[in-house]
Amino acid sequence: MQRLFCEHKIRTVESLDGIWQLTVLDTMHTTLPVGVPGVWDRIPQLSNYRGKAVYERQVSLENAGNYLLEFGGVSHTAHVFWDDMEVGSHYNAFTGFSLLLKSVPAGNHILRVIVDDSFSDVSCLHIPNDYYTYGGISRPVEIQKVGAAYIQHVSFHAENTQDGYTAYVRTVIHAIESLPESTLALSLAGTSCTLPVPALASGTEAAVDAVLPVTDVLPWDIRDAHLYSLAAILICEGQPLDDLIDRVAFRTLSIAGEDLLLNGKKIQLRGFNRHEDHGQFGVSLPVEAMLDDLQLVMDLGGNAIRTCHYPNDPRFLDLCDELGILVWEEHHARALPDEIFFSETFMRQSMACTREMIQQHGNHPSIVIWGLLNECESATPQGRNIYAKQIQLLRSLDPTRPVSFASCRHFTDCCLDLVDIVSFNIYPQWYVAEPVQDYLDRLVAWMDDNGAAGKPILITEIGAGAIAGFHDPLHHSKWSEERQADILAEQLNAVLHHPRLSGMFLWQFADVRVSEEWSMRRPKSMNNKGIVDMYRNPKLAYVTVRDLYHKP
Ligand code: ADA
Repeated sequence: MQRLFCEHKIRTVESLDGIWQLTVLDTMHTTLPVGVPGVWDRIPQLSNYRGKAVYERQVSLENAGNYLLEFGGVSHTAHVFWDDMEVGSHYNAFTGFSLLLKSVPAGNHILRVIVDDSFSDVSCLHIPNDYYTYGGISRPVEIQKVGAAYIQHVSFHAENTQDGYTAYVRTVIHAIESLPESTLALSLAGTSCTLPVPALASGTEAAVDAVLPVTDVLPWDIRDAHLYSLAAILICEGQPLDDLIDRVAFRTLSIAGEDLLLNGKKIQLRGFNRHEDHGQFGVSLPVEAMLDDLQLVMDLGGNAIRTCHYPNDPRFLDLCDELGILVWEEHHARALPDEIFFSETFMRQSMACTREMIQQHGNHPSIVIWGLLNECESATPQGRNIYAKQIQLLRSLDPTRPVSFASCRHFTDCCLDLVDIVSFNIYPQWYVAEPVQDYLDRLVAWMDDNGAAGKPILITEIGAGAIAGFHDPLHHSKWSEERQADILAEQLNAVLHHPRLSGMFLWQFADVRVSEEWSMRRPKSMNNKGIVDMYRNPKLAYVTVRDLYHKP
């Protein structure tokens, strides 16, 4: 399942998850069974393999017709072949893609996906990094039967009115074959309407807009989530032809001067940076393990997650929607070197990621901030030009959510005026030997003089490392669990009580594997700043953070 609820009652959907055959395209050409979704790095012989491999399975179709192949995510490049014909390709592990197969005969077919996780100059988002790029079909796969036309997308946002909300719904219909005039039926939280759909020529699309008054709904709030089903049905010649169901909610996120407000009330973010990584599953966590992570986050008193540094699995976002956990979702970019950041390939690939992220995740109520370009060049006029273009794109795609970026250009950033929320990653007492309070006061004063005045400020990263199991009863040694706990106590006390800050995301929730190229800078080839280890065993700092996050 791509989502945690039923997306179709009319369209038939078959999961293609399970065991596929994997042939590694190295000199050995080994063939092995492999789980989908999953990563090949789980297989002992392939735990360090970077390159290409072919995933293959048979698909048996009872009926002839048009089909959609839905991939939740392939890490990082996919070339998809249906009965030996290439039917599409996609770059970037962290967004899904859909391929249309027209007039497919019934019977047995072969689906092959060439997956490539190598680093090269055609890949600007997946590069050697302070997190690991895994290889494989890492998110679920489905085949869906569609008729002459299908509902490609439904986008939703709601505005607060005197007696409830007004919902704005746009439905995009794609005609595979020519479609006569038809009808779209929408229903949402006890309200419904029907709208005319014009006749469509084959291969064309129509967007149908609806405005629905909604009363009698409860607002979505932190740890108090109320979700509503939004169903769109395409009716042609009196018969339902296709449907798409999403799950939405009603909430207002606004900025009042230096404060962030949710449903009109001031909020403070007490969050965690969480990579999609786990000692057993790599980037491809089963939904149960995602839920386990969120149980820990809630036990810790957290109310927010930053999806550093890429769009997350929609099922994780579904869980955040259900549990009432706020999300800062970020497109895919982390601290890129200038030769990549200023390249046309990067611009094209990162903008494609932004478009896909907003189209695929824009209806999640938990997402309250869009983030981009973590720690890139935001301190020069040339860098500012890139930030300005990317921020403009984000705002044009979604004018309803605030935009921010996490900066590391302390005392030099020249882009703070471009965003709605100013955010900095800081590591006093870890990378910088200065008392946290002093560093914070200096930086906040500088921010206010350089574009942040009158806007909320967030600390998007702050933390310290500890190698799980390394103890120093005297609390002196860096990398000991004791020293990490001490540093986090100083950091959290300073940030949570700073009157100018709207909250923080601790770096980081769990230890993560790093690329081989980073291992000389990272003990155990891990980024060890987690407060739980890669298998979620708590370090000493867990208790420190839990105590401080739970205090009012
Ligand atoms: C940066 C970066 C993170 C991580 C962190 C660290 O701020 O955004 O991805 O690398 O530093 O652990 O040093």
